[in-house]
Amino acid sequence: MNGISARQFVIFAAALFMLALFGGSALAAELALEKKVDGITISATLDHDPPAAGKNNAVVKLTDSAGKPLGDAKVIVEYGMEAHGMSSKVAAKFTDGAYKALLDLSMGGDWYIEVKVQQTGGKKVSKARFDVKVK
Ligand SMILES: [Cu+2]
Repeated sequence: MNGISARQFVIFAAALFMLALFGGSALAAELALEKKVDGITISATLDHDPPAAGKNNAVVKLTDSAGKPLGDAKVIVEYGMEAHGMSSKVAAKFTDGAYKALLDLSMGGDWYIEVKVQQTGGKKVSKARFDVKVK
């Protein structure tokens, strides 16, 4: 055996690179959650399905009953593990058409994610709660 040629190596490296670039993102489909509460559709996505233990980006989009995006609400994402008495909350920041927050789902297991929405000028807080299993 005299090893692989430089040409074969380049093809192999390119294939690996493509796999890392496209294969990885195809496997890591995002988790989409959605609930309608008080006439608002609250949809949230997390980077991976299932979410992986550790930091996860949550992207929240809100639309009113007419399907119009709501960009001026106050959005808090609370998350935790009831079984372990763990809970945290973070204010989501509105940028590029969505509310974004970084969630630290620090361990595998059953978590809840509750998105709390308070519309500008309103006192009512609309809540959408989701149960997710973190790997
Ligand atoms: Cu825990």
